Amino acid sequence: MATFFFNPTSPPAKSATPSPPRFAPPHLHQFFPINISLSPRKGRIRGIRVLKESAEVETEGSGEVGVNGSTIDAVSEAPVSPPPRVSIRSKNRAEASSESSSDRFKSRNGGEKAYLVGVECKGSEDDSFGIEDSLKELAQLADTAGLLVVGSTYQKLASRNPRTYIGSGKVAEIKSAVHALDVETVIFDDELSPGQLRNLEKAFGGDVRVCDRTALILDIFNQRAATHEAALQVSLAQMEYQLPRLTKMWTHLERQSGGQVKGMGEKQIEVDKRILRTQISALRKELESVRQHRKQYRNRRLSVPVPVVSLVGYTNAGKSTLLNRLTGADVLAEDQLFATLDPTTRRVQMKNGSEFLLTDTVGFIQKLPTTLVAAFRATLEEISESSLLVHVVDISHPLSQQQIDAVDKVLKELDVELIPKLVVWNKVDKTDDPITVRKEAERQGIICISAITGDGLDEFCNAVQEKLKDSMVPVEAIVPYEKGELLNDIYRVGMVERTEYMENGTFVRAHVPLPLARVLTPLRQQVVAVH
Ligand SMILES: Nc1nc2c(ncn2[C@@H]2O[C@H](COP(=O)(O)OP(=O)(O)OP(=O)(O)O)[C@@H](O)[C@H]2O)c(=O)[nH]1
Ligand SMILES: [Mg+2]
Repeated sequence: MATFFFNPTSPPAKSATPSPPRFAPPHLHQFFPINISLSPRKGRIRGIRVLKESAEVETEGSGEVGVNGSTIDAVSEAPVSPPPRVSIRSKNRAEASSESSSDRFKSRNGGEKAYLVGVECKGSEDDSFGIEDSLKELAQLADTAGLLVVGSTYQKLASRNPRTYIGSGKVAEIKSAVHALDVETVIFDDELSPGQLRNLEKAFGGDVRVCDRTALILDIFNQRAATHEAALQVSLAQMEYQLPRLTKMWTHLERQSGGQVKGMGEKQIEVDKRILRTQISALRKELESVRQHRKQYRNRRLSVPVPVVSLVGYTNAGKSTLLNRLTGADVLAEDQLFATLDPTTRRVQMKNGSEFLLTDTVGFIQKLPTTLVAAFRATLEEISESSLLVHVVDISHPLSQQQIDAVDKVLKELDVELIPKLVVWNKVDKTDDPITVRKEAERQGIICISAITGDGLDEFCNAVQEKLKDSMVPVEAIVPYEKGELLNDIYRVGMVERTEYMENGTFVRAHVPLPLARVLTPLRQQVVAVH
């Protein structure tokens, strides 16, 4: 496996021109390999060291998108060119989307051979998908990461083995399979402890590397991070993942020194851990400042309180396709897991003139590592600041109910359960029996759409408006004639129920977002005086 080359001695060089990562033999006091990257060996190296080198703050996005025949401003967390520091394999969205499927096929064929291992444990909460389906999803993840899956196995256990996660018989079985199939990486479907990783690597022997679902997801995120903030978040999550696993380094030193300098190795690990901790805290600070910048930028853009609606859902449910369809945006949408990492916001203008902002977010997945949820908390704040969550469900997926449960679980972790939610069943065109699906949706009061064909989108927008009304405040105000813009704002972001021309202005009864209701407070008092 290619390894991370993290240079604990190099100071964070904020404005330094990033140099391409070099494959160099690890020098004990300068570089050490951290054995979690899944990049195929040849020429695919990614480095945390270079992740730190570019600290320029992301530039503001702007653009024009046409909606319903009109041209309006786009509010965008602009996808910028990928930071050169992330990975030599990372590519920006344009590159990713322009890459032909045959190219990807070639790269997969040339990818590292991987073997998958799952465990089903009695009474485990995490097993709602069933072991075979969970392994299928793991294979999709491996494929997304560019690996070539050559085999898989699973074991049903009463309890996990604390040393090797699976039983010793299974370890022996996998060992012969990986040697027969010339496997380079064995991927476990659940998070392994550092000790289990080490013991399994020892047991399989040779060059066989062991990693878990978390490392695989981190690797995909690393490849896909296209903005500075996403790159920072991913590298923070990677460092946090690596910290307890630095004990791996001990094995490495032990091997190099023939087991003679145990004391030396231990000392070095302590030093390395301390340095990694320092880097983690520097990264957190940098992330905070990028985040503040984004917040200011967002606040500036959102000076008029247009309600924000966030699309949430399982990865591959069709969130980006829906955003593209409704707003004419060109967010990468493809049949791959975690196509989207960075939030993108666009304005949706309804036929009746009212507007809302629609934000596309990173997809969720079952067994989402807590470190990753925590690292992406800042990005996911978009969600916590929205007036409405639209939970996009791929209703054609055989495990749609399990996916719904997994999404609800993450939303609970994010503490956003109080935000009103609208569930939509997407990909209804792909289901075996769309008529029955629609009937069931109607019975449950759920909107059925096809983001691909555009079916049900008018109904969807109306439902969004209705739901948004729940989050708005009813107001009655007299808007003076000289404050025509304010009346426009009420029409644009609120829902007007009645207007009447009065001597001193326009009387309006409407539901408006809370910030606008605050602006209208003095005018509301005027109504009281009139009545
Ligand atoms: N048949 C059909 N396919 C759809 C529909 N909506 C989306 N898709 C396809 O589903 C795949 C995933 O769509 P995306 O929009 O990338 O999904 P996403 O939810 O943004 O996925 P992530 O960014 O990975 O979380 C793409 O191949 C889309 O073309 C639909 O209504 N019908
Ligand atoms: Mg997406």
